[in-house]
Order: sequence, then C-alpha cells, then structure tokens
Amino acid sequence: MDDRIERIHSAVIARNPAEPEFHQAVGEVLESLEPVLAARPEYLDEAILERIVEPERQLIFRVPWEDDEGNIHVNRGFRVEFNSALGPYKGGLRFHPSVNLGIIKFLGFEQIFKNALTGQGIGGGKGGSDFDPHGKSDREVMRFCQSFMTELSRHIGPDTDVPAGDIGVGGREIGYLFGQYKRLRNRFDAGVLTGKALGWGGSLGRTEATGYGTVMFAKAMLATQGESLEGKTVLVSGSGNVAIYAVQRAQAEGARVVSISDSSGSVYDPDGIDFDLLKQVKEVQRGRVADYAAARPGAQLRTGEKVWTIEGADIALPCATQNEIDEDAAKELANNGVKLVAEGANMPSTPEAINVYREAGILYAPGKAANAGGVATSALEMQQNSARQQWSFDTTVGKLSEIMASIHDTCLAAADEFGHPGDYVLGANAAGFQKTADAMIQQGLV
Ligand code: NDP
Ligand code: 2IT
Repeated sequence: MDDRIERIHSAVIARNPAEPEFHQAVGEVLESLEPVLAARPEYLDEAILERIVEPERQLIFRVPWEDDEGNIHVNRGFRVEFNSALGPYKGGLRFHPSVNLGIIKFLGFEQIFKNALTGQGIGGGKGGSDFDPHGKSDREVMRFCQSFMTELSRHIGPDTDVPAGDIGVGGREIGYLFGQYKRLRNRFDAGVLTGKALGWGGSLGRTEATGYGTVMFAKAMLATQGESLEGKTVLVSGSGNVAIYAVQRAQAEGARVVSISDSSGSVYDPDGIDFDLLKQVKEVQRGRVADYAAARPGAQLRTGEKVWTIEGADIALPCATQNEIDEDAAKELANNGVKLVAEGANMPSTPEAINVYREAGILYAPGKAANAGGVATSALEMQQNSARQQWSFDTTVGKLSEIMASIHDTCLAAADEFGHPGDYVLGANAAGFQKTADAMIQQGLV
C-alpha cells in the first residue's frame, strides 16, 4: 500500500479498536485505490479517504423486551448511517447474536460502494441487533421488533434512512417493524422500509433479487470467457434468503447446485438441490438443512462441515456470512478445480482467500458487486412506493437484470481504466468510490 493510504488504514485501526471486520473491509477498499488516487489527486487534497471511513452518524440503543414466560431481556440495537452523498442511507438490518458495532460498520462501509454501483441514488447504512431470532415465537419476535422500532423510528424516514432485511430479518420482521413505525408516526410511509409484503407496498421480485442478481452476475462473468452456466456444477453455502434464490436461478440457467448449509453443517445433494423442498423446509417450516436432508433421498448431511471441501464443482457462490471462506477453504476450491467465485454474502472471503483466488486464476466477484441486486431492487421498491404503483414480476426482474449487467460492465471498465483488466475487486471499489467521492466534493465539506 502507498504510504498515505497505509497511514489512513492505521488510523482507522487505532480509532476503531476491536473491530476486525471493519478494519478488513476498509483495508480491502483502500488497497484498490492506489491507481485511482494517482489519477485523481484531488481526492487526497479534499481528505475524501479520511471522511469516507468515518460514519456520518452512529446510533447505539437499548432494546428491552419480554419473552413468552414474562422474563425480561435487554439487547443492543445499532444503526450506522455511513454516507448520504448519493441519497438517503440505505441498507439492511441484521439480527444475529454475533452482531456488534464493528460488524455493522463493516457492512455499512461496504454498502456505500455497493449502492453507488447500482446507480439508484442511495447512500450507505446498516443496522441490527445481537438479538437471536432462532427458536423465538412469532410473538417474541414481534415484541422485540416493536421495541427496536420504538427507538429506530426517530432516526429513519423515506427520504432519510431506509432499512431492509439481512441475516435474521425477512418478511415477518419487516412487517412487525413497519406496523410499529406506522403506529408511532401516524403515517403510512410505504418507502420507509423495503422488503415489505406484496399486499401493502412490497415489490414483486425483491425476495428473489439478491440470489437472482448474484447468478446474473456470475453469468456475465462466464460470458466474458465464452462460457455459460449450462451443465456447470455449483456449490452454494447458506440456506437463507440469498441462498434459496441463488439455487433457483442457477438451476434455471441449467446448472446443478449440489450443496446448501447452515451454522450446524451442510448438505451434499448430488442429484441437485430440490428447490421446492428447500423453500418448503426453510420458508414455510422455518427448519434447518438437516430437515432438508432427512426429507430428500440421496442427500448427505455433513454435520459440522462446510461445503467448500465438496469435490467436482466448477463454481462457488458463498451465500451465508462473512469470512466463511478462509485460506484453506480457498485452496480446497482451487485444488478441486473451481473456476469462479461470486459472492452472494457480504465479505465471505478472507483477504488470504482472495489472494489464493488471484494466484489460482479464479474469476472472482466481491459481494459489493455480485450481491448488489438485493439493494438495487429495494431502490426499485422505493420507486414504486413513490409512484403508488406495483410493477409486474417480469418488469422488476427485467430492470434487475439490466442493473446487474451494468454493474458488471462498470466494474470491468474501471478495472481496464486503472490497468488491471479483469480485476472485479479493483473495478468495483474504484467505480463505487469515484462516484461517491465526486458527490462528496461537489457537496462541500459537510
Ligand atoms: P438469512 O438469515 O436468510 O440466511 C442466513 C444463512 O446463513 C442461514 O442459512 C444461516 O444459518 C447462515 N449463517 C448465518 N450466520 C452464520 C454463521 N455465523 N455461520 C454459519 N452460517 C451462518 O440471511 P440472508 O440470506 O439474507 O443473508 C445471507 C448473506 O447475504 C449475508 O452475508 C447478508 O449480509 C448477505 N446479503 C443479503 C441480502 C439480502 O437481500 N437479504 C443482500 C445482500 C447481501 P443459521 O440459520 O444456522 O444461522
Ligand atoms: O447487504 C445488503 O445489500 C442487504 N442486506 C440489502 C439491503 C437493502 O436495503 O435492500
């Protein structure tokens, strides 16, 4: 790294102690920016780097709630409003016991560049809580969401900050959050949250958008090599919203997806994942991958095992969580002949894993490009809300497809411009950064 960039990274580490995921996300972006800063020295003169790594606003709040037995619990809520140069803060809410300020900051930081790449006029933010929805009743989840929104409602709005789902936050949670916001504000602000149900302001295609978008991006990458998904064998990790629709779309493109996983283990399904069964087990029964394996002849449950050791795959689509592919896992993928990694999750590959991809010549797309279809379709939901319209599924997915193709081409064009053809990491960071940095300069020192 260039000295000045190195100094800024060291300052981020010193000012934000005990936030390793945030340090990692900042390091990955800064490392890409050397050629950009050489070409555009005004970014250094205007202290864009120092400003962009500092959130505009960070909220931490108490979330007390009562369980079904009358016991009182206290969780911690977060919303980091990172950058509003391009539009209202936009980004999901994550409910998972591992959530802390550093994780929300890493996600919010990535969201700035991802949202810039979508071209949809949205700034970057992220929030969540260390609340664990696993094993909670619907009523417990509702009481938690109501308490969480009681504080969050002061800070958000359709033109201010627009949350959505992420790990542990899906349609059920968005419904409870919206209901409480509406009650507190006495306003039907449809555009204050995205990922709403279809009957009251949700967009067709939003549920599918992240997984579909990731597969569309992978397809565009393959097309640069004169290849397609037809006949390819694919590893998917995770079994939540992103994974389910990555499975469906990859199979619709003629691939065979042979794995899914959760935090207890993975499933190898050599005949190809049965999408209808997966959807039934996960979305209807709220079950585990073990329940899928039990109901699926020929599928093998691999308790405690990740999917990356499964042999015979051409493509890997990590769709679970951050740092799920470390150096050893990346070596397994390379040794087993995987040729392409496109990230449905946010930052699922460690920096060491990314180096392995580079050395092995694996085509690699970072999450901030490959999984941008979810937030892009959230912006399409906001458009529909503003216009009081509901578009057809095909209209929305058609727009999603155009957006993913545009992000893909933008990444490659920036990679070419800065002398690293085919480097999607550099391309995504350079393009997303420039768009945000230019807006920050135009808007003055705020
Ligand atoms: P879900 O909650 O629907 O699913 C998450 C999946 O990942 C579950 O299978 C879960 O297993 C697994 N998982 C979560 N944490 C861990 C962990 N620490 N170790 C192992 N497995 C884990 O979330 P999403 O599908 O929405 O999100 C998946 C990823 O995609 C995240 O990185 C998210 O940030 C990213 N993303 C999501 C978008 C969206 O629109 N939803 C948009 C862009 C990115 P278990 O049930 O056992 O915890
Ligand atoms: O990481 C992400 O982009 C999301 N969780 C989706 C955010 C959104 O506002 O739809």
